[in-house]
Formats: sequence, structure tokens, C-alpha cells
Amino acid sequence: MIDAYTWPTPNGHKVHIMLEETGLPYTVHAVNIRQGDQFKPEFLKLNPNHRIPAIVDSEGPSGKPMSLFESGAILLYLAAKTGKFAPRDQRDYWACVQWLMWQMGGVGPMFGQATHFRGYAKEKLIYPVERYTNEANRLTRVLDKRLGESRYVAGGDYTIADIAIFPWLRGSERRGVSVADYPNVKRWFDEINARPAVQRGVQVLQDVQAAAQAPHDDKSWEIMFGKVQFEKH
Ligand SMILES: N[C@@H](CCC(=O)N[C@@H](CS)C(=O)NCC(=O)O)C(=O)O
Repeated sequence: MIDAYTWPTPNGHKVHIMLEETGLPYTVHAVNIRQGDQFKPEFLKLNPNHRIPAIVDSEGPSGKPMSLFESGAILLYLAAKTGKFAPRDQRDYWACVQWLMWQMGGVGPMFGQATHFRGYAKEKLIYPVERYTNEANRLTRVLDKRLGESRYVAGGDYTIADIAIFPWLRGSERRGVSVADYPNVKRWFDEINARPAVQRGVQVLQDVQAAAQAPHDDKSWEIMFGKVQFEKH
């Protein structure tokens, strides 16, 4: 059994989609990052970096429980555990890891900053809005070019690299990226979006999704971007 400690954000959805795609049994535990659940001692034991997602696999390696944070590490772990969505061929496998790292080091942080400065920053600052919107579009152009050469990101097969990138292209208008402007990304996005497991994955924690996407009030803003975020925890 996998226990997923999570919230309906792009990084959370990567894990929700993977769990649905693999068919592993799992239980969801909502970590309300707008109310500060990520700073609770019990969650800090799972992730000292106080970020979702984190998982605990009750049947980890050597039959012992395994706890993991960082969505990329979780995807690699679940792929290794199930033998699904990571290529067997070594060349294809490393291409998949390469694009997964590209998502973790590029798309996640840059799209995240674009969301922040376009939507959450209290002052509208032109420089960071332009910088991160440009970066988000530059990365989407790189993806578009790649998807002009191959059906999926890592090659001919759907892998954890696609699963990692896809949630960041949902609602990408908020990041200043219009999928319709990138024909290969659009073709790939529509195909992945139509997968039944993906549809189920993005519905995880459906009951809190409206609250998770609502504008911040002062309290949730302080928790995520202000004093509370930068206290010693
Ligand atoms: N590199 C991490 C990033 C995780 C991350 O940034 N999670 C966000 C939600 S998408 C979070 O938990 N934020 C809580 C906070 O900022 O306090 C991963 O991929 O798992």
C-alpha cells in the first residue's frame, strides 16, 4: 500500500497520475499547504523540506517501509517498483531520465516562478513577470521541438517524463503559456489528457480543488510566501 501525502497541484498530480496509471493501491492524505500542514512535525518527518508530495510505501525494498519526497524521485521509484513507464532499453531509459530532470530543474521551478510573479506577488513587478513568462515560453518551445521529432518526450513510449511534464501544461495560461501556440505540444497534451488514468489522477482531492486554486487571503499568503514560510520549522 502506498500512502500519498499530497495536495492538488502540478507536483501532486504527477504522483496521482502515476499511481492511477500503475494501478498500485494507494491512500491519499491531504496536506493543506495553504493552512500550513506542510510544517506540522508529522509531515516534516516525511519531508524536512516541507513540500508535497511525499509517499510511504509499506512494502518497500527488503519488505520494509520506504518513505520518499521529491516528485521526480517518487516517479522513478514507482516506475522501478512496477516495471512500468520507464523504458527497459538503456539508451531510452537515460533519455527518459534526462527529460525528467529537465522538468524537475527547469519546467517546475520556472513555471512556478511565472505563476508566482504573475498571480501571487503583492506588487506587479515587470522584470520578473517578463523573465519567467519568457522562460516558461522558451521551455515550451524546447518541448514543442522535441515533440516534433518523437511521439512522446522520451521517444516512442509514454513514460514518467510525460507524466512529470503534463500537469504543468494544465491551466498554463496562468503562467503566460498558451498550449494552442505550440502545435506539437497541443497534439501531445490532448493525447495524454484523454487517457482514463490521467483523467482519474487529476480528479484526486477533487473536493478541495476549488479551495486550492482560489485567490490567497492574507493568512494563506503569509503561510506560503511570507513570514510563516521562512520561520525555522
Ligand atoms: N521539487 C519538489 C517541489 C515540490 C513543491 O514545490 N511543492 C509545492 C506544491 S506544488 C509545495 O508543497 N508548496 C508548499 C509551500 O510552498 O510551502 C518536487 O518536485 O516534489
